[in-house]
Amino acid sequence: MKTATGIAALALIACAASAEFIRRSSPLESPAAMINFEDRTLPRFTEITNQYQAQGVVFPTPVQWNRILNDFPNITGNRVGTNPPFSLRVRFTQPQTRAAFAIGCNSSVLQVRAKLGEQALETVVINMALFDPTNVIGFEGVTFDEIEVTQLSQSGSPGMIIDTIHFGSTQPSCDSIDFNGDGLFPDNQDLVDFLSVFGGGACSNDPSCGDLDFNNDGLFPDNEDIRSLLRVFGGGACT
Ligand SMILES: [Ca+2]
Ligand SMILES: [Ca+2]
Ligand SMILES: [Ca+2]
Ligand SMILES: [Ca+2]
Repeated sequence: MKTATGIAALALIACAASAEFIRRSSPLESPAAMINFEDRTLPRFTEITNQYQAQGVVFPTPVQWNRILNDFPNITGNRVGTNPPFSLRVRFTQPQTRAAFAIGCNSSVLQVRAKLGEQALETVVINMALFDPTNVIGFEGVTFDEIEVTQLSQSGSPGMIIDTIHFGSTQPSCDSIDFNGDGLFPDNQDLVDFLSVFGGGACSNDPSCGDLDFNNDGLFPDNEDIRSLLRVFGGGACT
């Protein structure tokens, strides 16, 4: 009875995990990949679609290569932009749980979306000022394959530029949420089994069950592994 109540509470916590909008003044710590467009020199306004596919990013709506004298916060040297259309889409070739980029525009109202397979998972509407220092925007804690920014309104010339696209993490990744290795997931039985083994008990599908170091940081038994498991179970990020 005690266990059942505990699991119900944990399942509620797991379901509460949700996408988090990122807005900050500097790039994310320890990204696995970074595109700053300094690896090549192209004529101004060259259309960019899949030239960065090998690095993990494509632009389903073409953007234009640019280099302007003005540097914005987190936007230096080469960058890409749109003018028009007023929608800018950064598509990742692999689903991500963490990605951001720097954006520059005249004072605008921007709609920012995390999407997966063309479906919007999360939508926020923000104000962005010219030379706004908090211009690094993105999402984490949800699995998505595109960030789409739409300029809903602006003062002055329309258009947006972006630079410093960064995503992923060099931090260790988590184990499968199919902890008991029975092929079923997400499944509350995996939580039951994990907590059982964590408490020194048995696992329902031994010897196919996983290890207690769920977040693979080398520490176990550790409450942080339970928190990571619940986050990932709820669709969130490993760390
Ligand atoms: Ca750059
Ligand atoms: Ca399972
Ligand atoms: Ca492990
Ligand atoms: Ca651990």
